[in-house]
Amino acid sequence: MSELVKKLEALQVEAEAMLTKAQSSAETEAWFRDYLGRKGALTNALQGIGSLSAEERPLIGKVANQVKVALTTALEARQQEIANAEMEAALSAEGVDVTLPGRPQNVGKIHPSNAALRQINNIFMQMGFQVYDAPEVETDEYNFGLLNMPDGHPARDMWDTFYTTTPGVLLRTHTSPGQIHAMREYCPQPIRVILPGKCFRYEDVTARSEMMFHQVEGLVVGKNITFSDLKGTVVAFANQMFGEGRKLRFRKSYFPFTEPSVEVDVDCVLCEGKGCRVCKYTGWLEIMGAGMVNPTVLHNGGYDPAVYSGYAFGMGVERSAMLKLGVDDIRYFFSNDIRFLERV
Ligand code: FA5
Repeated sequence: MSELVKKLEALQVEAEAMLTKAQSSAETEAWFRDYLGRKGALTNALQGIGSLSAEERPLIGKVANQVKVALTTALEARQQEIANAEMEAALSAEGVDVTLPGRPQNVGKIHPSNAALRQINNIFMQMGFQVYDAPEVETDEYNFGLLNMPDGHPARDMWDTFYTTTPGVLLRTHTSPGQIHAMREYCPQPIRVILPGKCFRYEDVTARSEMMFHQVEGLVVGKNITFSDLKGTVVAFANQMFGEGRKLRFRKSYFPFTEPSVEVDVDCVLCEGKGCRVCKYTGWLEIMGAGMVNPTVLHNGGYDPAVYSGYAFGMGVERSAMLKLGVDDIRYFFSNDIRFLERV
């Protein structure tokens, strides 16, 4: 009897020692098979129990049961330790490192055309101009006729036009028809407005020309308005827009709706006036057409040209933005290339 008890006690000591060596769930399962399983060491140790006497058997059975309970308790404790350690390891391997820098989010920004448009608007608003909104879809009459270009007038060819399928309706080629809308609304009051918006031309798209672009028109009508007022306003604008000291050039030109007419150039900021493909190797970039409002147009707007005079200008927004940003191809503005839109 005492021999079997000793065997069981030795088995318990050995099993407990082996259990401390188990480092994983798989190893504790193997340990269970070795000691407590159906073919394990405890079952083996009890094989001779049948040959014991009826008094001895319950005593051995009791000891065997104590060993089994002690080993099962030890196994559960070890399994819990291992599960905790495995959980710790998994957490520290997969855990979130809150000190890592976050992934940058792409933030939207104002389109360079709109940014330039807003800047131009702000400069003129500071000078006391109001913003006047005019339609992008126009009639032939407003786009040409009332601007002193009746049917068949050769100057209509200056603007290649998108006509709609409705006779007499077109996409405006410039913001100038807005002059007539403003004059007819405000007459006989004095006017000082800018008219920003989209224009459309059936043109070859090149580094300098798009078929859709923005213009800002300016119109001032009142008594004793002179060309000096126009010039002073344009110079004040250019100083704010392009920086003090940029060279400006007023070139005589022709528009049917202004007389006299000029085109205004700024020295090319890209090549410092040396000549490049953007300035067509002239060293100058044209930013606007301008002039004194033609008496016929004043009359069409409702103003008596014997009493009132006025000046008008129309500038290209993208052309101005190109100058400011050093962009050498207008096509970038509307090609939706995110690299360009992020950079400017
Ligand atoms: C006109 O459109 C006249 N309505 C301007 C005007 C207004 C003159 C009032 C007198 C009084 P022009 O076609 O030159 O003019 O265009 C004016 C400006 O728009 C140009 O100086 C240029 O900066 C810009 N522009 C013209 N065509 C394009 C184009 N295809 N792509 C981008 N910008 C253009």
